Amino acid sequence: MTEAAKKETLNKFEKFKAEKDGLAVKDELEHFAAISWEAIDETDRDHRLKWVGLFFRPVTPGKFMMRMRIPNGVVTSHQMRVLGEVVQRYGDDGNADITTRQNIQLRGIRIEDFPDIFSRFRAAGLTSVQSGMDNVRNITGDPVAGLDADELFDTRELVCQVQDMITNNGEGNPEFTNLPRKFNIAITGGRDNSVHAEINDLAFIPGFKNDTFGFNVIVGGFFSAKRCDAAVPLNAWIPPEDVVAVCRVVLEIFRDSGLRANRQKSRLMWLIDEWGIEKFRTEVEKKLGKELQPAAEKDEIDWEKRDHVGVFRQKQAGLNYVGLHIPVGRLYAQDMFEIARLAEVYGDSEIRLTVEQNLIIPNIPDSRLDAFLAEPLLQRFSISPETLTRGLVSCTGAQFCNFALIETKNRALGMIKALESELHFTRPVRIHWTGCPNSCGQPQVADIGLMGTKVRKNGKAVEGVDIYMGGKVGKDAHLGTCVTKGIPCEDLQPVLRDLLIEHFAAQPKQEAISAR
Ligand code: SRM
Ligand code: SF4
Repeated sequence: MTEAAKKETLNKFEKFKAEKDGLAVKDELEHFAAISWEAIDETDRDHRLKWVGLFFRPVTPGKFMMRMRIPNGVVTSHQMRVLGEVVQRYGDDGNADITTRQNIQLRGIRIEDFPDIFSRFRAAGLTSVQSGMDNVRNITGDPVAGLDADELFDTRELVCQVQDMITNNGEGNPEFTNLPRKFNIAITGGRDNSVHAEINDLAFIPGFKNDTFGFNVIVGGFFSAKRCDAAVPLNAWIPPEDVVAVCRVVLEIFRDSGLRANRQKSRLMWLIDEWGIEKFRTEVEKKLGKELQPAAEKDEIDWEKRDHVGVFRQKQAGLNYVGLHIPVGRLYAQDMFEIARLAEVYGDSEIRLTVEQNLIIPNIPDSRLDAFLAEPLLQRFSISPETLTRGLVSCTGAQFCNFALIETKNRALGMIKALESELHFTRPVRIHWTGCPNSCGQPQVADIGLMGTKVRKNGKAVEGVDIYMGGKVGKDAHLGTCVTKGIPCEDLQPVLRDLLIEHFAAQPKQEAISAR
């Protein structure tokens, strides 16, 4: 087939990527700022700008979303303040979300301000490059890396090295800007799989061989509207110093051989299906230039998953990390400034983010702990939220996302509060909301997952959910499945109430009181 004929058969995304690399827009930011968002070429505006982390929002035209990269979820107080200042510019339109990939997204961004924002971020050591479309997403690592006395490996440095390789130190790297589809990487060095390794395209989990530490490699995990799969073992155990190289060769294989014809079938798992895991492993070995050792017999994920909300002693004597619950991950400028201040006054200026959309302030000395816990911000961002609130995760939903079939964050908060007012809980329950089958809110990892859908009620299309159950995280993680379809949101509360009573030992408050 001639090159021209080949191009003809490409789908629309492959075509525009072949015509002009997404990262090229990095050199056009001043021009875009000058001409305003309405005048930008549509493909640049709606798609290519995502290569610099800027997402056009059809729901709020002209007010862009900006997705950062926060490797391992580690952010300094200075960076948090710089992020907060950007959000503050936009008044009521400005806010930020902690995402399910331990990352931050900002809202309200105007294209005319973007060149300035982009250079401010660079000066603060922040980058947003390659954070959307057919790129590698934020790389997740243990949120308590370097703090946890029981960790097996501190993932921070490695996660940064992988990000630097992929993004050319945050400047953008054309080697990896035209993947067949998005790609997720996670590295965990703790015992509780704090990063949901199994739902990543490529993940590294701790395993020992003869007392030597290394990582077992798993591949192909992903969620999409049509198919969801947990990652499968590559049957490889590698030393930490090979992680960057393995990421590189897996990405090269995905880039050069990944399926591109149908976007519904382009994630890494589809290539593994086509080749078989043995051939895939052989290709990794060939490109790596050495044989892979078989996987360690067992991995070291032997703890239940922690959510890190509360006060915990660090491995460093006399220091504590405190996990604050951020309801559905939503932050406003003043919150961000206040969090930065608390990290500086009580800790060592560092802040950590978690995949549960919460944050941690580490390195608080024993002597400062009581004063920290008395800070007014902790009334809103609690260290001991109620049971359902504590385990609540929600994707963006209809407020800003044009794929959404339902409103999520506000509805989720309201419904959880209502359930907490009528039920008493004796065990944690993790409820995840996601506004459509893309599954950004990961309903498949939840005790109860709620996926937005449209339902017919009294002859009218109304907002509804499909209910997922059985997601297990941490030790023996496995995905939950859909158990009930099409519950209108307005009828959902009693359905959840019954599920909580039947499966999670919740008790109606009156009964719980009289039983005491
Ligand atoms: Fe996602 C697309 C938000 C984590 C699967 N995701 C989108 C877009 C960009 C769609 C859009 O353009 O509107 C959403 C932006 C909405 C907005 O304005 O915020 C969006 N995804 C999110 C976030 C913000 C949800 C959250 O509230 O935390 C998460 C950002 C993570 C980050 O920091 O990079 C987010 N998305 C996920 C996850 C969870 C994860 O990675 O653990 C998944 C499932 C895992 C996976 O990808 O395998 C996920 N998002 C998708 C998909 C389905 C991918 C597929 O292969 O089909 C899409 C749609 C697509 O890519 O075509 C999507
Ligand atoms: Fe948007 Fe759907 Fe992702 Fe929610 S799950 S953020 S509604 S794409």
